[in-house]
Amino acid sequence: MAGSFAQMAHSAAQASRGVQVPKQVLDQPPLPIHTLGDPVLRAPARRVSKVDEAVRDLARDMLRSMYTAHGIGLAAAQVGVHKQLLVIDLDPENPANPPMVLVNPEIRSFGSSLDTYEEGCLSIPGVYLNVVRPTVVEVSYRDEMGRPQKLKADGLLGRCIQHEMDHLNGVLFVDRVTDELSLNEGLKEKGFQRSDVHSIR
Ligand code: GNR
Ligand code: NI
Repeated sequence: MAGSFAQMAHSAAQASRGVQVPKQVLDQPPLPIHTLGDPVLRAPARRVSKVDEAVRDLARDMLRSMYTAHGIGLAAAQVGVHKQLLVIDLDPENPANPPMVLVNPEIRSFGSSLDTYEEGCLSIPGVYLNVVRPTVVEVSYRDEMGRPQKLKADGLLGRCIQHEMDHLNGVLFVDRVTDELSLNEGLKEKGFQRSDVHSIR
């Protein structure tokens, strides 16, 4: 049996709104964020086969959790969901600027120049360390409505996209840190184990 007109009108209205949540800090994140040492952060994410209302619901809860934790990005793995889904908002104080939702993102190319930038991660709270990455990336993905998109990103957006894409592969920024001394000190200060870092350099 097909859905009633009221049901269809309801889902059409929801779909056309995409993923919109108030940019506010809640008492608790709707989805708890896993931290370094938790094996869920190391599992690879699977492709999303269909961008439907369930995916948008998850993206909404990820955004609420991200705003509550004062982050500018969040990957599904951080809330224990192994899907290729990430949300980004570089402007969380500005309600007029909508957040980005990236489904099945793929990096198409890296620029040749490198930058050093001090990164942090909601899954390694309080630890901020320099990471070297390409300045520019070209990425293709589906948006929250399943529409194919392409984007060339530099600056903080390029940085954030690369950091989030690492999460989809079970990689954390501390795995990329080259300054051993700062790494050991930073982790120790916040009570994290050096053995939970899987250095890739
Ligand atoms: O909130 C975040 N800030 C940040 C700063 C520099 C580089 C990357 C980031 S992403 C991080 C949120 C997070 O952990 N996303 O996975
Ligand atoms: Ni992170």
